Amino acid sequence: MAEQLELDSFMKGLIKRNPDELEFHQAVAEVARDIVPFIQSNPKYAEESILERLTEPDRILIFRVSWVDDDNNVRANRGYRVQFNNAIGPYKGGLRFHPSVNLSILKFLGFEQIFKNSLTTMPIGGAKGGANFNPRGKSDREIMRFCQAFMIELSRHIGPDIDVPAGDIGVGAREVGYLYGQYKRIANNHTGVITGKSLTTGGSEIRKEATGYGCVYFVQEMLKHAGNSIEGKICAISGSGNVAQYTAEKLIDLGGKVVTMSDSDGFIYDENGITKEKLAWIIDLKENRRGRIKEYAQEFQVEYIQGKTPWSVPCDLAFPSATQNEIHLEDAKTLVKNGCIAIGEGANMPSTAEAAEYFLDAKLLYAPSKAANAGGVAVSALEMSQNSMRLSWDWEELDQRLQGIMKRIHASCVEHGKQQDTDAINYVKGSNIAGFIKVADAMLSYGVT
Ligand code: NDP
Ligand code: 2IT
Repeated sequence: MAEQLELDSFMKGLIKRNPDELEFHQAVAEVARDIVPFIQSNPKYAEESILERLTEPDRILIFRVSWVDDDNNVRANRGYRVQFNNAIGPYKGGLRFHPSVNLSILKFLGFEQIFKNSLTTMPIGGAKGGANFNPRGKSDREIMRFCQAFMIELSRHIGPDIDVPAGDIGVGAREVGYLYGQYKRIANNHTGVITGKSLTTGGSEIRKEATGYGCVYFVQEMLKHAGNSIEGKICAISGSGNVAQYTAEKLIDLGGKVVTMSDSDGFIYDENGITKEKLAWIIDLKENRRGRIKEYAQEFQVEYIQGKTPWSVPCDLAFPSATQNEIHLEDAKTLVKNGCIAIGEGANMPSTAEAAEYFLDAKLLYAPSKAANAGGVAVSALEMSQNSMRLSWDWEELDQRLQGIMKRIHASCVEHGKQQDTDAINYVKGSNIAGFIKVADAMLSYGVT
């Protein structure tokens, strides 16, 4: 009989086994705080050590990526794939190319992905990968050579029923094209081994928009549940990449006023609101011209605040869509003080533990990333289905499916996130428990594996 699972000793053990992996500790602690009490009242999970097994990746692959830059220098980067858990389906999760990438960050992302993927109701396990490669300032050809070198090793470990990567920070349509082209050449087959492909190479309609749109659909559900709507709300967004762009687009469609976007250098504040035309300019700036958000301020004569994040700007709704730990406790306090009523986490774990705690205590509508940004991977799973069936659904059909999935995720969060003594829903607890049950039950059914 397993010992009674205790939060403190569980976390102490995890930290000892994974020293210095601060982001991984943070992601596990945020889940364990809800799951340990749940397990205590459902002892079948403790008896089979489900949480202990779920926090240990199935396997981690680390490999060298050698490539040649435009000046003929030989370069070496470190590539990774963390195959965390495949209890409910093939490993699934994005690839991140960013100089900050390390094992802790990819383990936190892979761990979160298990729960997120389970919430989508699609049959996909959790994984994440990437490299400490900095795409900034690299030529197209350098990006291509890096992607090809990365895929030479990764191709040994993935497959349409084994592990299906996708994009994340620094990996967008261009990189997915190069990665998939190289896979196809090595494996000599054209299967859906990576998602986020272009429409001409087997990609799905609405995958590009899915994370941003899905996040807005989720916030729309939270507001509806609380008798409110997006119409007329002032919205602050961070980031100006894929997730930020399509979060902005859907907010504008639904009558929201988007006043900020950012990149790692600073943010722009457009008091009159970013229109669809100005957003098209931003998308072209980022996707085709590879420029900086500062150029928007010059083009449209608005304020640019160097070296800061947008959280000091008064807003009703906040959509952190850049990176992890971008909202600190002081930012959370400022947002609440300025009257912010809802947070939709487009980025993964954008709030520090202290900021997340503050949002929960303040009882605002707080949508944690594993629920709020699940639309991207959900449409990735629909891309896999379409590839397997060798057919493609149209835009409207996929948008309907995405909306349905986000509504169902919201409903499961409400079901498992009810609290005593208050009507406020704890969406963090709801998403943790709802995501856990399906994976844990699958693990139980396999016996000790
Ligand atoms: P992109 O590479 O398209 O854009 C990333 C944006 O965030 C850029 O504006 C970038 O600015 C900014 N950013 C990245 N790192 C930092 C940093 N360390 N500090 C400040 N700003 C930073 O990535 P995505 O839009 O795809 O991803 C954004 C977030 O959404 C990530 O957390 C990702 O994990 C999450 N996510 C993405 C999904 C997807 O489908 N793409 C699905 C679910 C979650 P700069 O150009 O200056 O680096
Ligand atoms: O964090 C995420 O969910 C993603 N980067 C998307 C993963 C995917 O497989 O589409």
